Amino acid sequence: MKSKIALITGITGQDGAYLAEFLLSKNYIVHGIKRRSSSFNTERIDHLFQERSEDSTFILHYGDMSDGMNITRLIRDVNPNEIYNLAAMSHVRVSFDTPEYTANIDAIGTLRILEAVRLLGMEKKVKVYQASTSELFGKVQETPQSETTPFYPRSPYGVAKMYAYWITKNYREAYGIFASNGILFNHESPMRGETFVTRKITRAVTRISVGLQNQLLIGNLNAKRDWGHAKDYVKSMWMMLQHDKADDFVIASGQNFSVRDFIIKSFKLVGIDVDFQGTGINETGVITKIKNQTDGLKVGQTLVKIDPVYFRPSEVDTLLGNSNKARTKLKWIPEYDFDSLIKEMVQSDLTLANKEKIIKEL
Ligand code: NAP
Ligand code: F7E
Repeated sequence: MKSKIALITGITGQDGAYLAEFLLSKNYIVHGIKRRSSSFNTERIDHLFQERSEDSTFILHYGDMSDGMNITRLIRDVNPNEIYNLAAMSHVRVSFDTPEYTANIDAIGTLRILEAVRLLGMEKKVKVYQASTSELFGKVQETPQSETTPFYPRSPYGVAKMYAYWITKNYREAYGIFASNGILFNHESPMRGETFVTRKITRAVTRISVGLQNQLLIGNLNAKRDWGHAKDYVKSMWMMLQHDKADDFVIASGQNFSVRDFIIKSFKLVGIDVDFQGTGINETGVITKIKNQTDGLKVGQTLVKIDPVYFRPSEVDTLLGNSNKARTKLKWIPEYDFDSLIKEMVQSDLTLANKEKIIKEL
């Protein structure tokens, strides 16, 4: 059987890497768009490139979501069956610093893809997945959030993604393009970017446990998120494009936890019990018990402090998803839960921390 061809924007990101691996395992020919960078930005996919470059099933192209001609030419040349639009300025806090850029890439970038499909006359040939987000729900209007919950974005990122969501739906209705929105709640992994809160925590906790770092400086401890594993979530993207009709689906674990919970659980996994004391910006995380005595750590020591620099001008306080539609119609079932997600992230970062320590001591 002839292999299907997929084109992934954002191939160098967390989801791009997991999705590429998943589609290659399904015998797709995978083309990815990466942007030029002054240093290497392909760390997450280098292993795929090494394994697959000889049989030409994994091919990378230079491109940028701000460049409509480049996007149009690539879609024409690659002639994909499926496009996964994962490229984005994806950091909510940073979107307050770069709102215009965020709108250009996350909102208009999505339009560039859909317009290219239309202008090339590929409306009936190609299916499009749009990486929509639980950030659309922002200041939540009901709990849990489902496909019918009204949107109330709280950041330039959320607002840009709201345009992308609607333009995807509009091109579906206006031109009959098979274009689906995956409204994905937070999903993490050992490949998560290091400035997102989960990875920031697992890196800090593991580095503290081996004596490479003294403290974790953190923002809003009360924020609650519905966290899942990226590996489970990229599978749902593919399932959406195999469904009999284009539609919008919420993907979530159905459980939420606070940033504080995430920190306590992560420290526990390296044998350190941490308790939170005080309130507001004076709240601190203090050691109450240590399983295996680690160099330099002692009961009563402060390991976590608040730094208001990480607060956002407007915050999304709590998110909790209802993914019943995807579970029923797509038969999507996640394999990871909150505990197994954190365990995998902590184990992976502990390995990295130990390597870092050995190099430092050489
Ligand atoms: P990520 O790790 O930040 O990856 C983003 C990708 O977009 C990277 O490959 C990045 O390239 C690329 N990119 C950024 N600006 C670009 C531009 N101007 N032109 C071309 N490529 C550009 O994000 P992720 O966590 O994998 O998320 C994937 C998508 O899902 C994003 O659209 C995100 O907004 C959305 N989403 C994520 C979550 C989540 O919890 N992870 C939840 C819902 C939705 P570089 O590697 O060069 O930076
Ligand atoms: O923050 C709080 C922060 O940056 C989560 C993106 O993938 O998921 C992600 O967006 C929460 C927020 O993710 C720190 O204020 C506290 O309430 O890990 P995050 P996010 O903003 O939820 C959605 C679904 C996306 O679509 C996005 O692309 O944690 N928080 N202290 C902190 N956050 C960060 N980053 N750093 C802190 O020190």
